[in-house]
Amino acid sequence: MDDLWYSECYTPSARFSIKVKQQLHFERSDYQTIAVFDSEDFGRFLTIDGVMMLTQRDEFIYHEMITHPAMAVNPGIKRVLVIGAGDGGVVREMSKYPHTETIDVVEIDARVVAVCKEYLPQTACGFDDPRVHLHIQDGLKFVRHQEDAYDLIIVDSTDPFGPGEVLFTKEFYGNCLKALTRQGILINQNESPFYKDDVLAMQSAHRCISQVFPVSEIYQAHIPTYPSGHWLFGFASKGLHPVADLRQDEWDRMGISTRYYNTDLHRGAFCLPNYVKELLADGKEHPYFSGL
Ligand code: AG3
Repeated sequence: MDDLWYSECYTPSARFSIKVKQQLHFERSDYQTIAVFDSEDFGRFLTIDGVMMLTQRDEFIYHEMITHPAMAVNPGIKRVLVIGAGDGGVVREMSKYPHTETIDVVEIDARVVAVCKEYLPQTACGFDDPRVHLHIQDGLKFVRHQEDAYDLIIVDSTDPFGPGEVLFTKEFYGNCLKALTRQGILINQNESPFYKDDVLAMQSAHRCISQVFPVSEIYQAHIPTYPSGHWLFGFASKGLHPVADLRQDEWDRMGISTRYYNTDLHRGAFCLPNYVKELLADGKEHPYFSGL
């Protein structure tokens, strides 16, 4: 036990490791393996199929950035659908808004919710909010039956392997478009622009969403425990633009407390590095992959 390390392999020759103080949980659910560890620098962390989902230390960055930008563009959002996110992090951020009426969470694996409630209570605390309705169901199937029903859909998926793969398809995004109201916004976790597999996932998600939604933009955040630390999110809508339509003063006046997000950072987050713009524009290969 003295020298136990958790590692996520980013490529066959690059990986990220955290020294484990203690393994708190491990199980094979009907869908995937779920594990929780404790560590010195990152506190407790959750992995699914060996892939890092969240750490106590930096999950606030991911959950704030997947939630608040849409709320600052349309503070009038009332009906919200969250897909994935069985850990409760998005729900916790969402329930900071007093005017939100319904938060439907669709998670395929009930065990993720149970494990997070037990071992990650700071993240899973939002499930007690009476506006939150948890549906243990396949996200793709759930959204197929919705029409003009939500002002905001947040797709907090895993990487596009395993049960989360369908959440990266054009069919799914098309159903999201139909499920959204006229002012509706779709936010998705859009992978990372650095390591090869993530780049391919990032390009394909953005391409599919752009083919379905009239407005489709990408924004970024720094999340230390995800591959390369450089993470992207998608903002898509039927018309609202993430920067031109930002209601900065209105959001600031709401007094929502955040540790990462603010409305100045909001504008900056949509300014992307040139190499990322190129990867998104034409699906061009990163020069890194063709031998530097
Ligand atoms: N959503 C998973 C983001 C993808 C992480 N990928 C990786 N480590 N390779 C996390 C769920 C948090 N609510």
